[in-house]
Amino acid sequence: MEFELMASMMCANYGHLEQEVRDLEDGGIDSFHIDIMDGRFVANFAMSLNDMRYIAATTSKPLDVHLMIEHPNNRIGLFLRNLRPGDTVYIHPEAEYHPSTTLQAVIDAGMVPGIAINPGTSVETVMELLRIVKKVLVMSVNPGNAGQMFLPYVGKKITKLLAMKEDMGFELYWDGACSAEKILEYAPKGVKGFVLGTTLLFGKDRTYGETLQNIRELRF
Ligand code: S6P
Ligand code: MG
Repeated sequence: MEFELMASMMCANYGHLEQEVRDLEDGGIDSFHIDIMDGRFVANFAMSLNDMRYIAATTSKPLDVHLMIEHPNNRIGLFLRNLRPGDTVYIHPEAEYHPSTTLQAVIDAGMVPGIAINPGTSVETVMELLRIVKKVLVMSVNPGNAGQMFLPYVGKKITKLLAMKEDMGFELYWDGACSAEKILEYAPKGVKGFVLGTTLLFGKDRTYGETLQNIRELRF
């Protein structure tokens, strides 16, 4: 079964970040998920523009930039200037007055436009944006931290989005508390990719390569 695996780099060991990137690459990761937080849209600071720039310079794999910042349009150029064509930029529609303007800037710069939607955000409130974006990142935890519990009520929203994705022309991605059980359940239903953090990939006794291989060998 075809699906993508992204490493949530806020969970990586910054004592040897370059080695972490290499080990994940060698282990077969598909892309690097970069969680940028401003302490305002979410009550936490995670990765920075500099971290993103460093990882972009260290790998040729795609970056998957998840902007958890207020009014991303005010600063979008800073991020776009440091990315490569084909990298993805997710904004939160909840954080922007005119999200379609911001998404157009992402498109014009040659990046892949995406929205991330919070557990408490309804599909109905982002309906028009679904026609603009190529990717929808469904948050199955409230944004801000790794290591949280899956929020079961998000399941209904995923089902709804899966039924719309072909007509609207987007792919669906999962972010938050992603376990092997969730991949087993949702990859066959059509979720295209999964962000892996502390639940499945980081801080384990196994190497990244072993974990990623185990996931690829899951029996659906
Ligand atoms: C959360 C962030 C996510 C987490 C990831 C961590 O605000 O957007 O990307 O880093 O979900 O994974 P886990 O398995 O620790 O929940
Ligand atoms: Mg994220």
